[in-house]
Amino acid sequence: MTILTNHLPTAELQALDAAHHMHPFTDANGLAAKGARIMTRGKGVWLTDSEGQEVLDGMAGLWCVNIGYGRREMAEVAARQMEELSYYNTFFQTSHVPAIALAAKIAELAPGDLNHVFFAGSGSEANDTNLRLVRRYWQVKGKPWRNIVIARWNGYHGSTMGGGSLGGMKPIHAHGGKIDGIAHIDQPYWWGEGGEMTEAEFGLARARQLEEKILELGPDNVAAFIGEPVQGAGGVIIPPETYWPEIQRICDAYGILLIADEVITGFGRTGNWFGSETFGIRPHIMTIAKGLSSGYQPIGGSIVCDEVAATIAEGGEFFHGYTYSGHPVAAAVALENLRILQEEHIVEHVRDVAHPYLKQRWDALTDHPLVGEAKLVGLMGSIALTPDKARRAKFSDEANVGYRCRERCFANNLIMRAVGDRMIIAPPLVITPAEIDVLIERAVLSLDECYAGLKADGIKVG
Ligand code: PXG
Repeated sequence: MTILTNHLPTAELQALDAAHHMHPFTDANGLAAKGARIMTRGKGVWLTDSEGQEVLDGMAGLWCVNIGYGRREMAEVAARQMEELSYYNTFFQTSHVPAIALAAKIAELAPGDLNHVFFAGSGSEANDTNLRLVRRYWQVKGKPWRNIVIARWNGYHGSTMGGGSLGGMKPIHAHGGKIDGIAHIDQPYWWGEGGEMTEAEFGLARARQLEEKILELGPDNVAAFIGEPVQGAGGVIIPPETYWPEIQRICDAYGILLIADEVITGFGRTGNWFGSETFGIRPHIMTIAKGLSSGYQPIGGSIVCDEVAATIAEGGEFFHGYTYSGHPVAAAVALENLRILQEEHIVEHVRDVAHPYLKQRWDALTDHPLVGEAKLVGLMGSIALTPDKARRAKFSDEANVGYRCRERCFANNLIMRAVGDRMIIAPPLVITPAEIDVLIERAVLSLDECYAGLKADGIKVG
């Protein structure tokens, strides 16, 4: 049996990593010069690295480990499923119990008439599915020209050609291009872009860009709008309250399909099962991944409403699918994850315990001289670092303040990410108040050290 526990000194592992392993979204030479931090174990909200340091994972891996690390039941279910039926496909008029049971369970949990699931291996794949689904939908409806999808700048929908093109991240478009038929509107980021408007005014103004874009493109050419209920990778941008109701009104008025990308916001992250419930969105399609299996197995999918599923069915064969669509081991593990979320009342824990406690401690971070605003929905939060709170000013790019703060967090054994000058967290949903205290204590220490470092380098703050 191959046993992959740590058996080499960290430096040797780092050298092998640099020699053979190409990392996602990484400057390879920069990483090779300093060496990757190597994680060896996980339990609950805690990671252990190859030097034996205990790290509080404030990001739940990559926003995915909702039930926390190291649950034995998950391993047992995977092992049992591998012995029973390690793989079979769902392509040619066959099915299997894990895919059937998981699809039925997701249909039960999802709101409204979102009753049908098309499985994928990841969030990116699921969004590629969505692009093809909505275009196919309008073909079957006899309007094949209705094929443009509208998305947002600084949205994130994955890194495949479809996902990367739907996303509004220009550095991604710059590496490999962007496919045709996708248009972008501005994001509802009040702190950074709201100018003199109130949050409510700004939310409406940004939503109305959707209507302007639809009119510019011609309403009969637009297939769908896609958005994350809360932008995650873009910096935990929680939209003003006025935003989603207006987006919903516009989609309804022009008969445009609405896709809620719930890859991060799904499965309890916002204090409800889905972010769409938190924000009152009624999507035709939801993208899911990450928290669906808490990252124990790679699996994603599209939850599709009755009318869209019926239309796709009417069109006969839909030429689309992945070898691993509904993979039995991944599906069995996801089902066990949903059982744990439900039976252990983890969504309720977020809503009634962890969010209220973290909210009070998170909001208090605005007392720190570096912190302009603190935002939190469920267990998804961000703070804006600023040299001048009253003006909502930005640091210069050279100050590299987000990176500096992140480095301090990393050194203090807290995983908190930086997106530009916003620091973000999304801890496992099982985090306890005592662990929240540790998170805040390490965050404050890191902010203090970052502040001292900026002053020492003569960068003006406050
Ligand atoms: N949609 C959303 C909203 C996501 O957050 C994807 C789709 C793509 O999922 P896959 O499983 O293909 O990665 C994501 C993924 C970051 C970061 O830096 C965020 C994601 C992935 C990697 C890094 O915050 N989100």
